[in-house]
Amino acid sequence: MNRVVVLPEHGRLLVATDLQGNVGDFLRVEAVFEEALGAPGGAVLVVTGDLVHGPEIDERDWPDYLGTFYRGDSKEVLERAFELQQRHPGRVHYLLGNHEHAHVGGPVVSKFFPDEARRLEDLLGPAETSLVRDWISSWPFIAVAPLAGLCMLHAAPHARIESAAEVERLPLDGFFDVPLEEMATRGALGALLWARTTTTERGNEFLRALDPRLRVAVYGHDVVRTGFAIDREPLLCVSTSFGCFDGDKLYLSWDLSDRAASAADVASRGLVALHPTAPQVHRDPTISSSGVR
Ligand SMILES: [Mn+2]
Repeated sequence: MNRVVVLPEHGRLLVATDLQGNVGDFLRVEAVFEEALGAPGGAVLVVTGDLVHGPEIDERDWPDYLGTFYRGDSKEVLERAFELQQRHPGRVHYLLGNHEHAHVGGPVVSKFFPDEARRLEDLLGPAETSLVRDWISSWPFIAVAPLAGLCMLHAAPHARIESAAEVERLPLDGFFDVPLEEMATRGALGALLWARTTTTERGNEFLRALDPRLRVAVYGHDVVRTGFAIDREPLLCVSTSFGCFDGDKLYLSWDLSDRAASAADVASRGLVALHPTAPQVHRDPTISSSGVR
């Protein structure tokens, strides 16, 4: 088992967050990644979890807070994600999110259905469910690029850990009856998958425990309608898809040999619009002209 993936020191790093069953946005991430593979040094893709569990709501009932309309199809996203990883061995990393965890030992999540994992497993059927559970069980929790100073994970870096070796030993199960509001404070895995923010001190302690060269934590889990948020250093929360309007969706594109100075540095030089021609609704236009390409 490899719960902490160490990324290469050259090439292009692409990071996308919470897709939540959005096939169109997954295809866009896939296209960006496959184009970047042709660049010198190639490319690696990190998706920081929550690929699955999206809304299945009619367009006429679609609420504004969910951003641009889409029909959640987690089965198709999972199948395409699996195929993409098969096509590019060692270059595509899906990190565990709290929504994937619900299939392999995590607490029940109920965003659009009372039991999201059961809904998806009903659609998958027993044979594919078994394959999907085995696959998801092997997903890493964290990806690090020590030379670049970047650490990717699903949620804010709030977990108290001593080392990467400790992360390797964290069990997936034992959470079934834990109330969701307690997950972020119930041990390291709960924090890794559920924390919405943390302090500068605790974030830096987390990064240092993994590798003293790490400077910035890149994660999703929360919806940021403007595409990204820096609560404080070293935290960079990015929204690539879920809950956003198309023109506000962002992903990270970073040269793995380029050392990041801070979360603000990564935001200003590394964030890219997922749909460059779509109109911005919430994103600050002053940021788009200076930083976001
Ligand atoms: Mn999440």
